[in-house]
Amino acid sequence: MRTYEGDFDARDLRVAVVVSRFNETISKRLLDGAIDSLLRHGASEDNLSVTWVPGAYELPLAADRVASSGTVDAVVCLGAVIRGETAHFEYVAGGAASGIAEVTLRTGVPVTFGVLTTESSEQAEDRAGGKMGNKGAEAALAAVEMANLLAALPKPDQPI
Ligand code: INI
Repeated sequence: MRTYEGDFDARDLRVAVVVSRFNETISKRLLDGAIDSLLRHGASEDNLSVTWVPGAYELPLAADRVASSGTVDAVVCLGAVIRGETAHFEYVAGGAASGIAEVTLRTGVPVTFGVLTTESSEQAEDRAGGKMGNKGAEAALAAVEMANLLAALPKPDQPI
């Protein structure tokens, strides 16, 4: 039996972070967590990029452009959608989630979901470097693991 796993070695990986400016204080903390985590796992600053978009709803389009460029091994999407602040929470959060899922499946590039969807600002702060950790760092590590997993898996014409 073979087992396939990706490790967390980010050396030589090219990772693009796409981050939403809405709720910028939170997004910035997610971004800091993601970059810190990538650097700690060996990524080189030269192989990282950061792309800002207005809101979480715009993440999929920018992620699609970056993932389709053929120049990155993984994309990390970051943002915060807070229910208390919007009557269209479901549309924004759902659009971001389904759009990102579409991009990753269509391009075959790992695009991870570091978008907080919370009831309150306090819950978002807890998850952006507070008592619940930093979901930006987690999304960055998931991107590294998936990029390395895809590299380890047999190519489409080879047996698993
Ligand atoms: N975008 C967010 O990223 N988070 C939110 O909480 C939010 N709220 O509250 O509305 C939000 N709205 C903007 C949206 O993402 C788009 O930028 C906008 O609708 C323009 O397409």
